[in-house]
Amino acid sequence: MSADRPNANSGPPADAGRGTQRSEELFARAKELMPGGVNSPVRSFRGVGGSPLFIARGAGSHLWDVDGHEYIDYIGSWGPLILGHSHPEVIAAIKRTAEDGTSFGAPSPLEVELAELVIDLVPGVEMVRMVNSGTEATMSALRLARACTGRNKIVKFIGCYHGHADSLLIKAGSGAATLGIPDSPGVPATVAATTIAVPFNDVAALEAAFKANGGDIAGVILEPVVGNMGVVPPRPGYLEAVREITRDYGALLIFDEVMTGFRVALHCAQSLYGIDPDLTCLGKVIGGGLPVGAYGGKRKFMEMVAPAGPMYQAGTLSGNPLAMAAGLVTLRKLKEPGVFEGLAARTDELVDLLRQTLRRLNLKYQVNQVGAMFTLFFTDRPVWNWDDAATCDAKRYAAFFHAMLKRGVHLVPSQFEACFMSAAHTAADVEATARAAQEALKEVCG
Ligand code: HOZ
Repeated sequence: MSADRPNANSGPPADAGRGTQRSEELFARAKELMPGGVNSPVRSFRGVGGSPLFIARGAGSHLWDVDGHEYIDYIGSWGPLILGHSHPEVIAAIKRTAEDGTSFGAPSPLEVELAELVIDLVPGVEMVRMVNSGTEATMSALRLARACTGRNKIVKFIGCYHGHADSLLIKAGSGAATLGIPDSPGVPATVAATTIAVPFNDVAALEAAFKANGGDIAGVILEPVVGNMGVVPPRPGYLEAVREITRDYGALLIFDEVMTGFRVALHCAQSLYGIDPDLTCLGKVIGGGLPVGAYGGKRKFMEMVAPAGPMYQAGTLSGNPLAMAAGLVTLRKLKEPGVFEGLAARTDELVDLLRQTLRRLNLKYQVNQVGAMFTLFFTDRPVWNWDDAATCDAKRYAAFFHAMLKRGVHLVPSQFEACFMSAAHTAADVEATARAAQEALKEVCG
């Protein structure tokens, strides 16, 4: 990890000069009650310093903190809120569904409807199993790959993050990279030994891993567009090569589309790049803001999952009607003509404005974008993998983050995460964000 990191919670106040007293009081209480004061590490602001904002409410593209400040939001609950905060139709569906009960522990009709819609929208998915988080989805997909092949080893990519299952907390991105703990203590050495980590966008490295371990590799898991070291697209031809190598060696190709699903394209990254994975992991958008995940793929593999087959996986709240209802409305809305295109076009507009500003200020920083996700990397080097991302000046990103917050723009509190656009963002939001970015960049790079 060579990235230059700010000290934990030692930076400027989250909202310098605007008063964040209530957030700070809540954080002080929370730190006594929860590890680091949070329920998920990146939101603690350790990646940028200062004290995190506590959020009171969100509507459309905007958020309000408990001290009453308003922000244009580019986190969107880390991806699920593709229609924006408290979308009226999503909220109405949740309320309507809750009137009839929140969970039955028995099959209910909305599960069938969401499964049909997911299968219709995702080319590689012929059967699907709903779970409760992206972590559950990737963890179960690995088990399935092992069950289908009778092999133990898994290949993942350095800086990719697939949730916090033991096999996948190896050279991980996202919060693990942000905090400088890509290989977590607590992962048994015997489990870690079954994971092979290679650089993303490097065909030769993957070939070498297969030459050395081919007969033992059950599957390769990757984010087809990485979001968890910031946004990193695949090089042209890279995903095709990964598909060919996995096929040649009889290993399953697992696309982790928890972040990219319904976000880089309506039919997910696999449609954008024309790749047919064996298994796909989903989450975030398919729950419309409620906890959900899913894994699916070719029927011949999915029929291994219990009770159709012997690979066991279960969940008390899996397929619960509230999450199904929120997901259904979200996906149906995204399918309406123009909705996805509008969202992608608005992201293009913002990214164009950011690039123009960088040129005007003679800054060589990189903006990577695919569909409705983007990252401004504070490095002169094009970012194609973790080694490139690690050259970022994370201290300067932290200063930029706070300068944006001060101007009412809520970006991701880490250089190694993606920003998310929603269909609720307006032209005025984009203009205000671009204006704020110009001022903030002048302030921190001047
Ligand atoms: N792991 C998420 C980012 N890739 C962050 C989740 C959260 O803090 O809510």
